[in-house]
Amino acid sequence: EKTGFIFDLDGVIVDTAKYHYLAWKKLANELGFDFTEEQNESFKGVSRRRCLEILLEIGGIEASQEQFDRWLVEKNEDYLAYIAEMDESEILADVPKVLNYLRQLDVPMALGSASKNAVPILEKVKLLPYFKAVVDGTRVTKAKPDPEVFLIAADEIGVAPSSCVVFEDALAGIEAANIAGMTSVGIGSPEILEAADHNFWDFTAISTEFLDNLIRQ
Ligand code: B16
Ligand code: MG
Repeated sequence: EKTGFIFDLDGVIVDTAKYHYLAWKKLANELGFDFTEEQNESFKGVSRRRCLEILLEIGGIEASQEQFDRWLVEKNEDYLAYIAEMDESEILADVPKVLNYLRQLDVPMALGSASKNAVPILEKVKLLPYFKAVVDGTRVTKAKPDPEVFLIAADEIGVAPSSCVVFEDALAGIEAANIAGMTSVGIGSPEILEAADHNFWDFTAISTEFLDNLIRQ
């Protein structure tokens, strides 16, 4: 059985979390309260709608449906202004090395992200051609930890879930991979990602031997 690799986007391939943070912070400040980087941790891997719900809970603000939707648009416009300036320099360390290694071995790769902006971001950093399938927030109905996003990705690259490896920086994403019966690799703090089958601080710590072992399994 051949192995497939599925990558989360934000926090795994690029550090767009900092732009999400700036856009949410601006909205919070406009609404009269602060939003810390620590609070932003709980926004990772979470849908835009759910993030706004949490933000308004933090600020103790009630909104009409109309207001809510307007703030969603405003936050995304601010976020897109940051994305417009992105280039290859924002790809996280050693990600191209790993992608090139897997591509040269003809290993199918997919993106599995909660973001509705995944395709423009991949185009900006010129990584879109590496992925045989892109499953993003425009295509899923159930958010991580529901395994839907990764199961669709596995199906589209033609690999059985049990033969897929998922790279994730959010606990909800690790849980989704585990529920899907995939091998989960946490990228980031081992404390946050303790449910992962393997854990690395970043891709610089991932060796080709480690990848070879995953492929052989
Ligand atoms: P958008 P991932 C997630 O991306 C982010 O981690 C999360 O903070 C964000 O709210 C979500 O995408 C939705 O993003 O507003 O661009 O649709 O980590 O699943 O790649
Ligand atoms: Mg992520």
